[in-house]
Amino acid sequence: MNKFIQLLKPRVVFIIPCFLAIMATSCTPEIDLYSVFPEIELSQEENDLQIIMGETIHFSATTINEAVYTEEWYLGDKLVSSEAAYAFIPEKSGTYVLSYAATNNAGAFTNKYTILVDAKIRPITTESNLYVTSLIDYLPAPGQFINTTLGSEEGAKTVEGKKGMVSLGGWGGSVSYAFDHTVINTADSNDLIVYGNAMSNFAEPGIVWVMQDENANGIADDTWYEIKGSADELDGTIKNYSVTYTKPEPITADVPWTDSEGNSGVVATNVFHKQAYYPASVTEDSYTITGTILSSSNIDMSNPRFITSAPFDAGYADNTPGGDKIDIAMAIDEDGNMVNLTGIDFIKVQTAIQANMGWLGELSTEVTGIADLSLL
Ligand SMILES: [Ca+2]
Ligand SMILES: [Ca+2]
Ligand SMILES: [Ca+2]
Repeated sequence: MNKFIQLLKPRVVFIIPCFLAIMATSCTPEIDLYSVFPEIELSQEENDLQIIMGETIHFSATTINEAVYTEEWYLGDKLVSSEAAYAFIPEKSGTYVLSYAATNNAGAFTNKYTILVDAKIRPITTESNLYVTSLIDYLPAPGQFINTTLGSEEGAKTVEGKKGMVSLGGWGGSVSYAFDHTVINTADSNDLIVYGNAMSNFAEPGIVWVMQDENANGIADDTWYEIKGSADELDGTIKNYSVTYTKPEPITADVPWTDSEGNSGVVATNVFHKQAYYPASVTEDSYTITGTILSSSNIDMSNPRFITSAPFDAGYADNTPGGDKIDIAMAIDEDGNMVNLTGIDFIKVQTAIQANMGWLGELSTEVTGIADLSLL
């Protein structure tokens, strides 16, 4: 039977023709095919399916008896088709549940598929660079090196494909880059190294964020996952924290800020750096940055001539001399759950502490290189 007619007239009734002249009184009664249980054959017999982003699975259902019924395909709890066929074209990697039901008065034939969609991996080739290769975004917070080469897009580009140096300014300042390949999350080992200029008694920790190209479009428009560092559950750590920096008047004055906790302060200028600290790249009179803030309690200013900033144990940029190794397995979502990424394509570093260290100026994370450990 034509599917179109089924949809319009689910209660089609057949009347078996009678031989009127001979058997008028013993005619076979009506058979209501909407009350015949639908026996269905599915084109995909396996219920657990696995594909890679960019692939499509074609599903279809056909009846093997004469039943008439309505049919529905649900992806999760969303109705995606009311026809016999459904083409599954995922928008991003992840696990999906696809349910099919053929329903009439006799009941419902149902089936449930679980589909694992793996992210598309860009493999390492002989051309692959061990370092990040392209700047995605540089959005510094105000700071003593901002609007100098070190604190500019030009500085951010010095770590493309090699070592260089960029300063991110005070809390929340960030820089993000793409690799020219997918950095694989190797089981039980670190995968990335972020180089900074930390000394053993002078850390300027930055939060590391990673992103997988989950929709396989080559663009960093997916989800940033925070790398859970050792300070994640320490006092003073606040997620979803935000600071609004305001352009000072005159432009070379201290830069005022307010935060999402009701606090306020300034990024104080010092005599060594006389340029404007508010980023020239920000055209608005104020801007707001969101992220995770860590406690400044590791900073010891009791001896003003020898200010120290002890590192955290692990999991932050510009934290320990020689570079900080990062395990992609430590990526967490906004609820703090591990996300278990197969690999990452993009990385972001963001200054994690708001602190004025006297004559040393504000605490500011520096990035001097970001590399794939598997290529080192
Ligand atoms: Ca790993
Ligand atoms: Ca993407
Ligand atoms: Ca530093």
